[in-house]
Amino acid sequence: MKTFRLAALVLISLSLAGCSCGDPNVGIDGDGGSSKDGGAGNGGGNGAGTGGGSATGAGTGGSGGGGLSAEVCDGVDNDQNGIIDDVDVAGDGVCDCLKIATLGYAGQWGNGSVFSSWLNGKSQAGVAALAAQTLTPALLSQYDVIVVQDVRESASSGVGNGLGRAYTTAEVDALKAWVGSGGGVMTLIGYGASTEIVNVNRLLAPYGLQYGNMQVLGAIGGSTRPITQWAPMHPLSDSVTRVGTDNGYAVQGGGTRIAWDMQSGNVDVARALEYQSGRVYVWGDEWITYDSEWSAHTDYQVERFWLNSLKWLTAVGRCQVELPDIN
Ligand SMILES: [Ca+2]
Ligand SMILES: [Ca+2]
Ligand SMILES: [Ca+2]
Repeated sequence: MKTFRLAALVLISLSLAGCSCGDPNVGIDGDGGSSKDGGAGNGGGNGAGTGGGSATGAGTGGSGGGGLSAEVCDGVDNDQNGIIDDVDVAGDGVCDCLKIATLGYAGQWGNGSVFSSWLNGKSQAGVAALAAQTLTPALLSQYDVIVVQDVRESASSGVGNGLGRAYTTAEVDALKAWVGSGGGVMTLIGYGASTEIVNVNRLLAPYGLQYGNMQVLGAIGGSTRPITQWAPMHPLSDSVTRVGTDNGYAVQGGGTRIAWDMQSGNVDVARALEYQSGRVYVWGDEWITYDSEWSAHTDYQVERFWLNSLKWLTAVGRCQVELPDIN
């Protein structure tokens, strides 16, 4: 009876604190979870509880079976903090469970690529290079975030050529359905002649976004053009005051203007919008992918730019981790 009272008191204080996340070490005599918190089903315990679920927690007998288990990449909110798969063991700001893919091919105007160098090792799955693969619901469903690189319609596919074909209506629709159900897509541009905008604009059309066909945002004095105008109070521009561009294309259409350039007219460099449960981020250049922009410009916040972008593109309630305190 006394034990029961104590357990009840603990339960009451937990609910008074308004928090179901709790301390993983707080065991409540292995009650196996109540019907209220039983969703994640991590309680083994003595099996007396009404909670259930998949019992992934490997109960430790009667002691502490009602505790929470550590978060792992399994599509379940193991630690019951309200976020599914929020794992970042190294604290690098990229969710370890995040599944990222790129479409098309990397650029050839600068050295290195954010996707093969900086992102390497920051998540368990790494980055899948889908290149010119046909976009289908089954393929897209494997990923959380997709970044569109050089996908220009051309005679053959590969670096410097692009996709080698036009995206079909079925592919555009597949991407649209994937975004609608929580996917995050980011597009880049500036890999070649202005005809490169045609194919990526096919992908962007469902969201009312597009690239203009005049090349803008060129380098200044042999160095990338610093983009210094950023939307205030937006997660994508948080702690970012300057990154560079070199020969990109203006971003046109709806959503929120995230970055723009006033040095040669008024050109939108980035726009972003939410589409159903998903998100779309359109950036007017590709130089933010080259290693040179990280090493040669201490005045740029390229890493922060990418951390913000990946986090914002990741669905709400999934894989959301704290960003490290960097600039
Ligand atoms: Ca969690
Ligand atoms: Ca999990
Ligand atoms: Ca990480």
